[in-house]
Amino acid sequence: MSENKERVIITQGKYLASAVKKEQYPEERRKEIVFIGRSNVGKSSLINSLTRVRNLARVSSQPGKTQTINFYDIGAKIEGVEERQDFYLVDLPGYGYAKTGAERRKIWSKFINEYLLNSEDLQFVCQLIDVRHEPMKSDVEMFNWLVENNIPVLIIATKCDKIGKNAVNSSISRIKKTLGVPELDVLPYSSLKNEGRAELLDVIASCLAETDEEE
Ligand SMILES: Nc1nc2c(ncn2[C@@H]2O[C@H](COP(=O)(O)OP(=O)(O)OP(=O)(O)O)[C@@H](O)[C@H]2O)c(=O)[nH]1
Ligand SMILES: [Mg+2]
Repeated sequence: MSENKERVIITQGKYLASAVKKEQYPEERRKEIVFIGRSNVGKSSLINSLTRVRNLARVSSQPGKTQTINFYDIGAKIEGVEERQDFYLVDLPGYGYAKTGAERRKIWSKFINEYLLNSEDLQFVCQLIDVRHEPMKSDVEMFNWLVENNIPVLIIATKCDKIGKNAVNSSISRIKKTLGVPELDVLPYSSLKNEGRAELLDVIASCLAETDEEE
């Protein structure tokens, strides 16, 4: 697509830390952009596609691959901005994976909730939904939870290379309807083809360019 029109160049992408509690979060504070979604929806693949660093985040065809909060240290050069912008991409374990077991799921949701509710540097959450499936109960619950807690959320429809353009469009309408927000922006993405990459980088660039008004 419009690869050469990208306003953002990722200059660095490296794994920084894994955490299951506060003490393990990175010390240095930076803006954070978080990826959340059901197991196997393509969170880790999207991080690799976005940064163009192969195998930065571990991908697996088996659901339940990512089991900790993983912080990736990202540097970006934004068109028209002198200084390099440093920020974190944050990969979360997937929700809604039955085989994980109720006990483990409880522990996960506890440390994920703790992170999401207390991170002062969190900019927005990308919630990923597989374009081929109607949002499931756990997707709707997660979306509502984020909204109720005033966490900005961008819905991304993943694996768009797996179905045709028309099917993608009707699926996106269905996602909006099921989530109950007709005017919602849903970004179609394919990590395989890097489609949606330029658009997501633009959203990230705008958010990095914003100065911290409260400070
Ligand atoms: N065709 C296609 N396959 C994809 C895409 N994104 C991810 N996949 C595949 O989907 C599977 C799961 O991808 P992951 O990125 O590991 O998913 P995840 O959401 O991180 O999964 P957990 O860590 O288990 O929560 C892998 O087999 C990927 O190759 C995509 O855009 N297109
Ligand atoms: Mg993963």
